[in-house]
Amino acid sequence: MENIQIAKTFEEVADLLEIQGANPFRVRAYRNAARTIGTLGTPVETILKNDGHALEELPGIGADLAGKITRMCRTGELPLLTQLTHKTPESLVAMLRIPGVGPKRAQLIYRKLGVKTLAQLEKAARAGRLSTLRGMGKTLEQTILRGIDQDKAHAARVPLAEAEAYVRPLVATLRASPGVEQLDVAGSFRRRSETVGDVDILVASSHAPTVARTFLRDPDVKQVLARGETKCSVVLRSGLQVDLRIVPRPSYGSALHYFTGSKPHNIAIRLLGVKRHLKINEYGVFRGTRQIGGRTEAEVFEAVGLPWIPPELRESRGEIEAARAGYLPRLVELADIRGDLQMHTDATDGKNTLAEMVAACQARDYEYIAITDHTKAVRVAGGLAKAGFHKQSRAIDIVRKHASKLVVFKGAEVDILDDGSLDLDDDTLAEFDVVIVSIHSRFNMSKAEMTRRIVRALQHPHAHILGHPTGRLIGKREPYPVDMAEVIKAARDYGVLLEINAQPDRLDLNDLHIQMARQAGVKLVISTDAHRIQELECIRYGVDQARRGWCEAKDVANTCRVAAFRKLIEK
Ligand code: DGT
Ligand code: CA
Ligand code: CA
Ligand code: ZN
Repeated sequence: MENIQIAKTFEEVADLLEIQGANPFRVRAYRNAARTIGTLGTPVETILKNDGHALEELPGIGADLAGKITRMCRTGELPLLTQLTHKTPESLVAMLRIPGVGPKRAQLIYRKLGVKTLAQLEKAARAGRLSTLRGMGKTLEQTILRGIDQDKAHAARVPLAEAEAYVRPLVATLRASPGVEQLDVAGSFRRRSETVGDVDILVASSHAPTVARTFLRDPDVKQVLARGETKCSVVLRSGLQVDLRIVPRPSYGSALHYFTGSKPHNIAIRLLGVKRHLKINEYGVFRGTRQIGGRTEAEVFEAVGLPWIPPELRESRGEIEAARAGYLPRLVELADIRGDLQMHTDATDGKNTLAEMVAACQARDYEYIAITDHTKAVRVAGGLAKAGFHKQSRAIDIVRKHASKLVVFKGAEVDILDDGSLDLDDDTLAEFDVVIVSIHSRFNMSKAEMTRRIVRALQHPHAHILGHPTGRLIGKREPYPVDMAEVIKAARDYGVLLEINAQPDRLDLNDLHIQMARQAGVKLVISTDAHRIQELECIRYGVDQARRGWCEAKDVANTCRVAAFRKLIEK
């Protein structure tokens, strides 16, 4: 841990204490300590290595703070900060991000105006109420409003697929530029989180300044937040923040592990190292001062007696225990997928014809697909009734004659009505090969009602797959309230598959629910829900999500050969 990080942590503690109206002497003690550490010429880590007690000699650092610093260097964390963060309303902390609002002002604004959130702060500023407070004027009010606007632009997490599109050109440029020996995108991006806060690029190079210059001069860069020889941070025109780290080749594996995270995973690995008297950080694996590993990521794991763990699992959800016991899952891969079981055509709200969708799936070398247009309840999508599906059925018969190897299932994405019944009569349902049941309306039911509604739909003898089970749209619509444990149980009891919808703004089920389903022995199906041929490509986001949910190929129904898949959905 670097001095600047320790200083920042102490500043944060002081801020939070001050917001809470703590004893001013205590607040000042943390600020002084922050200043001492922040301006120190020698790294604290070095001081600790030489003489543990030397810290206490520094101005403003007593035994208590020295102990806290030692602990921070060991674990990367300060429990006091975590406690304080939990005790303070998140919104008050968020207000501190706004230039012009310090802890004292946040407290004043909170006390006098009852403002607790950024939204309320904005409202108060627009109404001119901030400038009525002691020590605040119109200018400050304007500064705060501008700060809020900027914060909105930066604070939002970006869906993974969007982040991927934003950084693709920059990454391509860097890869091809002189001095770049190795490059990986690390962080939550590499762990394939559904959204990312920022993108972390890691480069191995012995010409760091050259690489940094290329990075900072990229035409996509709008604003430079930090520029150093080995560490830069920028905001792209898209608003996405990108951090770049440049390390020498011998540290690359350690740096890749460190910057891939997650932070709790890193801390757990580092502690395993401590038990073996090893120091593990972003620079390498060290015994004493000698580097004994870290050129590759595998060496980091090896140093603590573990096999390499796939990034998608590194969330500190049991992956280390599983690795130690030899129970790491063999995660499903894109190449395992043999079919796509939800897609729409221009018979409803799709943009391509049946023939075009089929041709595109043939080009992907799938064994089977299902055509699953909407039913009549989804009026905005021009959902089909019985006659519409009969017409489509004849069209599929013709297509089948030409689609030599590809098996085209006749299907539908059938609406689950308010009471849990389905939007087509049983005879029509019986004619389909694949029936997906989904909710597209009345999201505002109580949790109990919604759960009952879905469970009833799953009981239907013709229901094969539950589509996008929680209905969320990432960043736009919360999932409807539903008891997923109950739904998973019903899926198991009635032999229904649960969909992992691969649309980047759905990714529904989420990783935790996937893990729950898998543990309950319920099979999943990864589908694109493509509304145009380009969206067939989204299947890989669904695979990523399945991997984050610890899925092996055997947990995913559409990795089966077509005959086995047919058996699976047979009731
Ligand atoms: P994000 O950007 O919010 O989507 O999530 P991450 O995981 O990409 O987080 P980020 O960008 O802040 O940092 C990248 C990685 O660097 C993180 O996953 C783990 C590592 N890291 C960052 N700060 C710390 C720290 O204080 N301690 C430890 N052990 N690792 C850290
Ligand atoms: Ca990140
Ligand atoms: Ca970052
Ligand atoms: Zn749908």
